[in-house]
Amino acid sequence: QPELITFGETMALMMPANSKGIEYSSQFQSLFGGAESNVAIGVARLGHRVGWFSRLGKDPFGQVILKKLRGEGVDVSQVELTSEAPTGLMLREVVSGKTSVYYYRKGSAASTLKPEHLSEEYIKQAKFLHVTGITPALSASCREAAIEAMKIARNHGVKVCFDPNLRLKLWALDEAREVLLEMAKEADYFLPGLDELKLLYQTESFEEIVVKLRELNAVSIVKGGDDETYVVEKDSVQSVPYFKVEQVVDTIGAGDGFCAGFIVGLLKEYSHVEAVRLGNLIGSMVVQMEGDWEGIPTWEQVEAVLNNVKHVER
Ligand code: KDG
Repeated sequence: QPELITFGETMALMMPANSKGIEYSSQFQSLFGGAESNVAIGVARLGHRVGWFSRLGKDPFGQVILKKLRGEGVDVSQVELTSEAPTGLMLREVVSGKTSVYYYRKGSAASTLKPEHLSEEYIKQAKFLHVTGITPALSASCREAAIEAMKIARNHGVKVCFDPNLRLKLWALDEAREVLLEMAKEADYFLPGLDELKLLYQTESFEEIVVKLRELNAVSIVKGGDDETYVVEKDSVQSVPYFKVEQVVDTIGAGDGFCAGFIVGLLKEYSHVEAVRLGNLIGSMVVQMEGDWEGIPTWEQVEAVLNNVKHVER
């Protein structure tokens, strides 16, 4: 039975196979990604039981996503394959160091998720539920489902982690602000990025942001500081430094890797600061590999890094 349950849209991901942009590339690598399934893969690799659910198209992309997640050890027993709508798709390119994402996901299978698809029995047995702000941006029924899932979790004492994952390509800031700040009130752990908070609270001032965060019930973990992650609680702000990275290859997925590490820290009953340290470590490993989740280490690899074990080449 999963310790963490999460849900949301996972899409096929096409990236140029070389450093050319999408327009000039004739070869693409076929990957997949989705904020919540990235977290699920992370938690599974780090040795904990996790379930992810969604609706996927009954098509080759849907089949691949399902098989790969199952292969990573994620419980996919609640996933529904439907022939009503296709699996979503995204394209991503990095041109002159600038990343751009193009979505082909309107009307996708995942966007048809609705509250009736949720299983209270399934959610209530977990210790944590992880929700992101991408889901409410997908459709009205997804928004209802996200809010309902949080309600089920709260009713059963399942702790809720909420990452706002603001995606301005999916909805307007004003609408996003209203929904995301409302959802943040229902969270036990709020996991925003500093840039997102500046947009959500309409201020550049860190002090003002801290005042706002303290109005929530949640412990807030603020990612994306210059060199550190912040833990904001009612009576303290602590900062936890990043790990040094030799070469940044692809920053997308770093926040999800962070969330996976942080949640595993909570499952291991670490202090908030220790859990954030683990999150920072996982995030620093994700950015060193192409793709959303490929760079997430196993628990054994984490221990090797922490204990400074040298790599034996042959
Ligand atoms: O955090 C990475 C995600 O942004 C990526 O996997 C795609 O889920 C995604 C989205 O909706 O942007």
